[in-house]
Amino acid sequence: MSEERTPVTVLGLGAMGSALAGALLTAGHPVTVWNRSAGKAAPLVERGAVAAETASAAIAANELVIVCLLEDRSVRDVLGAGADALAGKVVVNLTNGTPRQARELDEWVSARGASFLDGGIMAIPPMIGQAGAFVFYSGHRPSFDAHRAVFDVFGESRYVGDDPGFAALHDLALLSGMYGQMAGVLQAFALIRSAGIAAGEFAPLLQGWLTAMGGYVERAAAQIDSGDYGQDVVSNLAMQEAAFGNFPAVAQDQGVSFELLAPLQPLLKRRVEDGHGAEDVTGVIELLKK
Ligand code: FVH
Repeated sequence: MSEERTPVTVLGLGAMGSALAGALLTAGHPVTVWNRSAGKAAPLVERGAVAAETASAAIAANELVIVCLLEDRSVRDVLGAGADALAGKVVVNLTNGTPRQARELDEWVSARGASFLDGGIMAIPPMIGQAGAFVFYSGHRPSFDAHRAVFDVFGESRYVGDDPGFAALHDLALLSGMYGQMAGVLQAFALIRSAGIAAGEFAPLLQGWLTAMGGYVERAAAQIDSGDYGQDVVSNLAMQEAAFGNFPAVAQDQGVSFELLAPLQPLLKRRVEDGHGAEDVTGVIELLKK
């Protein structure tokens, strides 16, 4: 069966690179792997992968080369070491990075005769190949179309544009939402634990509350796209700004730092002072433009 599947090279066998290579093996693809430090290839080799001695040899082995390393610097180091083998390859960088890094890498890779796709993995390693995992791709569309069946092994494949920076932009935007929510969750647990209540006891309440508030995203999007922050206002900004003073106050009283949420307060205040108190909190986005 494996002869029928596209052979793939995977550079980088950290938690995510190993999960990607493992999913490809499970799907019957011939896989060549390389990792900087020895040892991480062994479990994959046991399952049928070929371990290349060098990054250059791994790149030379197959047309499709998937890169999943720590960050942009390591990608540059590894592809730089294998630069002579890049001509004619399709390089797919699934390393977390910025749009600018993706565009610069696209230029560098293209100058060596290879096609480039950048990607953003929206999953943790155990989710790879499972329902719920998805990956953003952007860049060279013909390469995406040609290898989509391979990418679908990892999860749902979402192509978001010819601009190679767009996958990273979508990735970092979603992660911004995640980290913002994490900040709120940590603050909530810190407050509740300051009164001796276990996080586990409080967790169902917090989960239910965040789920109930999830509809905010769609309503905010409608206000932001129209630029009308006064439409469908349920809880006006002036009221929210007045109540927000209670958050640093309760943090202080409970002996909890407010530094995770503190940046929001001056923005709410400024927006009210600018005359937008009757609108929704969504209008704060106007203050984020630089
Ligand atoms: N794991 C996760 O939950 C997230 C999910 C979303 C996507 N991220 C991004 O995926 C990239 C890889 O993450 P990872 O989880 O595989 O990370 P590590 O397990 O720490 O493995 C890092 C690999 O990078 C190699 N490496 C680091 N520096 C260099 C270098 N200068 N030259 C060559 N290779 C390098 C490292 O090699 P070694 O330490 O084993 O020798 C690992 O293979 C990442 O962008 C996440 O943000 C994961």
